[in-house]
Amino acid sequence: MTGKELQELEQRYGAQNYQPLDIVLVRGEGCWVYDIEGKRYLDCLSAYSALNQGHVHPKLLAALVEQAQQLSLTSRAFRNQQLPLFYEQICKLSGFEKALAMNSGAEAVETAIKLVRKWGYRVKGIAEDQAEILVCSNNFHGRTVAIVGFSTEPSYRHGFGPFAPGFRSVPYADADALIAAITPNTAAVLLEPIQGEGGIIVPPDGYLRAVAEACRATNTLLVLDEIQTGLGRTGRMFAYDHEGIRPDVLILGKALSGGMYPVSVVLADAAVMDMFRPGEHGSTFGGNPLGCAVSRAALDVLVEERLAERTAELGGAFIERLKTLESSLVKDVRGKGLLIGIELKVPARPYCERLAERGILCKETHSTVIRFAPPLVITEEQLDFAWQHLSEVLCASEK
Ligand code: IF1
Repeated sequence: MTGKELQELEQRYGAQNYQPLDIVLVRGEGCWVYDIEGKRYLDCLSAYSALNQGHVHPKLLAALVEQAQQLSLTSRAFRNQQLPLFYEQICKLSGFEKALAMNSGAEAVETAIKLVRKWGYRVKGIAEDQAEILVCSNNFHGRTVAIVGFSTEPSYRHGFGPFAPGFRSVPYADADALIAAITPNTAAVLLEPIQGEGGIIVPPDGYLRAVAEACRATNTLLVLDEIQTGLGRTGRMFAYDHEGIRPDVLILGKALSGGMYPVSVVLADAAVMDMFRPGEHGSTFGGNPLGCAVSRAALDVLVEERLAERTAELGGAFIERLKTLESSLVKDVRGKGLLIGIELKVPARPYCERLAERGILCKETHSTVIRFAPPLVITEEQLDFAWQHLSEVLCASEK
C-alpha cells in the first residue's frame, strides 16, 4: 500500500482526534526514522520524550524479544520474575522506598490522585470527601475524565463533563499564589516541573524549592508529574534535581520503557505508598513481565550511556546556539537540556512542515511553539544538521 492509501484508510476508519503530519513512518533506528517512501528524517520530537533512548535500541529490543518468548502477562493475581527486579531498580535509581507500576501516564496520575487522597484522610485527617488537590493553570497530565476536569484548556474539557470535584487550579510558576491556596483540606499539590504541552514553560529558579518548603510546612504532599521531564530529558535524571528538592510522590512514564512498551510508575516512600491495601487499586497489565523487562533495559541504557549528563552538555549548548538565531520570526527560546521550545511570532505549523520536507521532524505546540526534543542519544553532528535546517528555515524570510 502507498502512504496516500494508508492515510485514506485511517481517515475513513479512524476517530478524528488527531491531525498528524502526513508522513507514514515504517522504521526507526536511534535518532533516525524512515517513511514508507524510504525518506529519512531526524526525529526531533521523540514521541513527546518517550524515546529518550532512541528508536529500537538494540538492548531494549533484545529484552523485549527475550521476555516475549518466555512470558508476557501473569496479571497481579500471580507473581512474575521481572516485577521485583524492576521495582528494586527504579527505587534505587530514584531514591524512593516503594513503587507501583501502571501502563499509561494518565493512569499513573490517576493512581497518584487516589494515593494522596487516601493519605489526606488517613494521615492528615481531612474530613471524608473534603480532600482537595491543587493543580496549576496550563497543566497537562493526561486525558481521563478526572484529569481533563482540572485542565484549564477549553478544548481538552469542553463537552466531556461532568467532572470530578476536589481540584483547584492556581497560576503556574507563582509560588506565592500556590502557597496562599493551601488549606487544611489540601492533601497535595500536583504539578509539572516544566510544563511540556503548556508550551515548554520553565518556572523561575527557586519555584519548586519554595513550593516544596511550603508543602513540608503545611503537611501537604508534593506530587511531581515527571512523565515528560524525567529520566534525563532536562539534563538531570529528574527535573527536580536541578532544585535540590525531592517530591513526596513522583510519577514517571514515557521514556521509562524507551518507547518500546507502555510502562508508567508511581514512586513514594512507604509512609505514603502503604496507604494502598490489597484490593484498593490495580490494573490487568500494570507490572507485567514484558513491560518490566523492557523498562529494566531502558533504565540500564539511561545510566550506562550517561544520557542525563550528555543531555546537560549537548542541550545546554544547543539552547545557547538557538538564542543566537537572528530571525525576526523568533519571539523566545527556552527550555532545559533537550526539552526546548522555540516560540515564534506566527503559527509554527508551516515551519514544522518545511522542516519535515528537509528531513527534520518537529511538532508545534500551542500553535506558535516549535517543540524540539530529540532522543537523548543524539550526536553533535546530528544536532548540527538540525541547527543548519532550523536556522535556514527560520531565517529564510530575512534574506
Ligand atoms: C497525546 C501532549 C506532550 C504528559 C504529562 C501526563 C501525560 C503526558 C506531563 C499523560 C502526556 C502526551 C500525550 C500525547 C502527546 C503528549 C503531549 F502534547 F499531548 F501534551 F508530551 F506534551 N503528564 N503527554 O506530557 O501520559 O497517558 O499519554 O501516557 O497525544 O495526548 P499518557
